[in-house]
Amino acid sequence: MSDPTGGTPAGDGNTEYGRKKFKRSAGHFADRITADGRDGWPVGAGRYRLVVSRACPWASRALISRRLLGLESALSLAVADPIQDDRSWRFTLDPDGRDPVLGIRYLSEAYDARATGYPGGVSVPAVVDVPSGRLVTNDYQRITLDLATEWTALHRAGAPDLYPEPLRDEIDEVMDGVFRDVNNGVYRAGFATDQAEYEAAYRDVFGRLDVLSARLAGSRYLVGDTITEADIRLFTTLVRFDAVYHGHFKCNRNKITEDPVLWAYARDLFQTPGFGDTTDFDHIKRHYYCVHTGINPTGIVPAGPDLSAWLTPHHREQLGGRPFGDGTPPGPAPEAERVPPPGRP
Ligand SMILES: N[C@@H](CCC(=O)N[C@@H](CS)C(=O)NCC(=O)O)C(=O)O
Repeated sequence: MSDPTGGTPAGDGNTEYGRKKFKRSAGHFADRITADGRDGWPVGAGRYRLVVSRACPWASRALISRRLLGLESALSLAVADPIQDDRSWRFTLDPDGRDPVLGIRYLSEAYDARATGYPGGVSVPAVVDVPSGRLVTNDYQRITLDLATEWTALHRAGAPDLYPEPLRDEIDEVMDGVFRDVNNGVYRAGFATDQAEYEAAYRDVFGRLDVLSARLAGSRYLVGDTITEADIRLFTTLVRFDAVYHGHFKCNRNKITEDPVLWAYARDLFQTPGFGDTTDFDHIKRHYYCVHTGINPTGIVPAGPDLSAWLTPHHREQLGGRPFGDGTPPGPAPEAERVPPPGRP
């Protein structure tokens, strides 16, 4: 598998998980799909296909944004098998193992159609141009911001503003810390190859979670009083934390369920349409525990934890806040995109 870590180890000549510091690669295809089409890719209903793994935290950002903004019919969805093989992400969940719209068996075929001899790894999320079958972008840091700000003509009525202009500096600042210490911090801990590197990452993870917990104690959302991109980015790590990062990545000072503020915040978002209804714990657990054979050689997927508590009352409404600002929640997920509810082992 080209990149089983969900990132690319720094330097060359590394072993499976790298002997050097875990380092996430830069997005290699960073074309943007914009309202004015300045990169050659204008926003258009039905033109592009979002390819995700429901296991992947970076792809899950896009899944959530697409639902909150009501882009399901404008931007179609391909869901890859959570277990990659040596050609990476594949469409083995679809009939005949082919994505029914792109007609391909592996996401790498869309990468190959875009560039020959591409040296980077094949990653999700990816947005593919349906008419040409070519990859447009795998720039996971940019995709959701563009869904929020460039795809506005195709947003549903009542869609929230996930990246409000007056709050962007604050959102960016919060997201920087969330990315470095939380989203990526858990990977740095999980794929550390020496004790000091692991312990530094562990400290970063919990140091930042403590700061965020204090911030969220009196405030329903991270920035302002509505859901923003910052909340989406924190949620995707929190929702995987107890099921995967606590054990598999050794981020085990405490579970999220043991931090009353973060646990209530995560449940509040989970129960908000667009968040829990795009989360598939089966895909998440099978991906991490089966694919990362370097850190879980048996490939055994833990039966726990009990996930049913995700649906218990959170009482965060008492903090006020307006989840969708002047907008409204999205309706139910399309029938074909439904995921199983969180259950008991
Ligand atoms: N493409 C980005 C981030 C997205 C990412 O890491 N996605 C993971 C899944 S969580 C992936 O597709 N990794 C490639 C693979 O597992 O084959 C990067 O290079 O750091």
